[in-house]
Amino acid sequence: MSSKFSLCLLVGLSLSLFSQAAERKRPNILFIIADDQSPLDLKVYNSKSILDTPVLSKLAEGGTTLDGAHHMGSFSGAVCTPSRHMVMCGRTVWHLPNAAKLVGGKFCPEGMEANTMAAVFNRAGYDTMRTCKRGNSYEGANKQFTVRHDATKRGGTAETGSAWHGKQVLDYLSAREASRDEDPFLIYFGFSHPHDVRDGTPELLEKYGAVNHTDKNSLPPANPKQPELPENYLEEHPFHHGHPNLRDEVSVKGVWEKRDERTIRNELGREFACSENIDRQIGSVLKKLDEMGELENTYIFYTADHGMAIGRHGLQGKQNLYEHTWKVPFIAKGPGIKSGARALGNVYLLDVLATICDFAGVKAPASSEGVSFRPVLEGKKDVVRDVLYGTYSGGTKPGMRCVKKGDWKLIKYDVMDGRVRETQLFNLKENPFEYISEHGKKDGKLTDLAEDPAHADKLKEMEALLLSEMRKHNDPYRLWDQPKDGLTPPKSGKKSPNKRMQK
Ligand SMILES: [Ca+2]
Ligand SMILES: [Ca+2]
Repeated sequence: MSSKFSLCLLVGLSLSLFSQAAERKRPNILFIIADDQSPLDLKVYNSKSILDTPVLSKLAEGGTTLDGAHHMGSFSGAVCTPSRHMVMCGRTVWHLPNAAKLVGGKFCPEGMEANTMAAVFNRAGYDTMRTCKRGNSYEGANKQFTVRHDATKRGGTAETGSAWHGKQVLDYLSAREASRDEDPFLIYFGFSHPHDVRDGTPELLEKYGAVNHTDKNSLPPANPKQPELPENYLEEHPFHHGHPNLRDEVSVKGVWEKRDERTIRNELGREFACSENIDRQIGSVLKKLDEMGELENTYIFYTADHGMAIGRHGLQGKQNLYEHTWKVPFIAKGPGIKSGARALGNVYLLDVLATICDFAGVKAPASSEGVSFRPVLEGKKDVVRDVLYGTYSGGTKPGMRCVKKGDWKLIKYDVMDGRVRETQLFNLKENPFEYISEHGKKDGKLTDLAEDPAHADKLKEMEALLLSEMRKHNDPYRLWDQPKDGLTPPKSGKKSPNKRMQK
C-alpha cells in the first residue's frame, strides 16, 4: 500500500468518524415515571426517610432536583389518567382531549394523538420505546411508540413486578446494540409500582418490616423496622374529602378504611419495598447505558404521575391537594444540567414535553401549552412561573381547588352537595407539612391560617388569585363563594364511583 493511499484512507476514516461523532450529538432521552409516589418518601426530599434509593440519590448528586414539580390535577378518581395525558400532550387539565365532555369540547384541537410525545419524536428521527402499566393512561399517545411492552406488574417476583419493566428496557437496549442502531432514542420507562397492590419482593418487605397483609379482620404485625408514621399523619381527616366510596380511601387491600399506626406503617413499608425495587431497576438500566457508552449523551428524568397520602392528613389516596400528593418528585441529569443542584422550578408535568423537545432540539408541537424548564435545569433561573393551580373534581362537585404563590397556598373544598365548604391557608415556608389544628402543634404558625384575622388580607389576595387561575384555565366550575361567571357547570354523575376507573 502506498503511503499516499494510506494517508488518504486515514483522512477519509477520520472524516467519517468525525461526521459520525457530529451526528451522534443528538441526545437520547430516558423518561422514568413511577406510579403513585410522594416526593416525601425519597431521601432527596425528606432526610428522615429510611427508604434506600441509592441510584436516585446518585442521580440527584449528578443532576438537578426540583422542589416545586406538580401535576395539575384531575377530574376523575383515576388521577393517573389526566396526569398521563398531560405528560403526553403538554396540555393543561381542562384542555385535555378527555376533558372535552366536561368543558364542551372547545379547548382541545383535533388530531391530538399526532402531536403527543412519541409521535413528535418519531417525526424527528428518534427511535421511541415504552414500557409501563396498562390502563388509566392515554392509549392514543401510547400506541405511537414504535416499540411497546406494556403490562401491569404489581407483584413480588421478577416476572410479576418492577423487574419486568426493567427487563423490557434492557432487552431493547441489547437489541439496539446488536443491530448497531445509532439513531437517538426516547425511552419512556414506566413502572406499575409503588401503586397498590404493593406486593414487594420478600427480601425488601423483610427489610422494611412489612407484610402483604390480606386479612381485613386483623392488623398487620408491628415491626420496628417499618417506616415511622409520616410527620403530618392523622387518624382521620377532619372533614369529608368529598368523594364517597373512593376506592383509594376505602378499599385498598391491606388498608381499607383503617388509619391506625400498625396499618399505616406496614403499608408505608410495602410502599418503600416497591420503591427500592424500582431504584434497582433504574440502576440496571443506567449501568447498561454506561456499558454501551450512551450514558453521557442521555438526558435522564425521574418523576411520578402524582404523589400519595398513605396516612398523611388521615388520607390514604391521591385524591387531595396537599403537597404530599399534589407535588411529584422530579430529578433530572444530562448534558448541561447543573450537577448537585436544587431549584424550585414551579413546573407541572405538562411542561415535560416542551422541556424534552428543547433538550433534543426538536420543535414542540403548537398544541403543547407547557413551558420548557430547561433554563431551570441549567441553573439559569429558579422558576418558570410564579403561580400554580391545582384541581380535584373526581368526586362530588365542584370539588377541591388550590393555588400557590411564593410561600402561600390556599386550598378550598366545596363538596358533598354543599355540606362541606372549607378553606385552608398555609404559609409553606413556616409550615411545609401543612399542619392543621388537628395536628395539635403548639406553635401558632404551624396550622391552617384561613380563620386568623391577621391574615385576612392574604386570604383575600389568594382567593382572587384562585379565581383568576380558574378563569385562565377554563375550569368549568365555580365554588360557593365565587361569581358564577355565566357558567353552567357539568353535573355530578348519578353513578357511584367506578372501582375499575380508579386503578
Ligand atoms: Ca398513578
Ligand atoms: Ca433505529
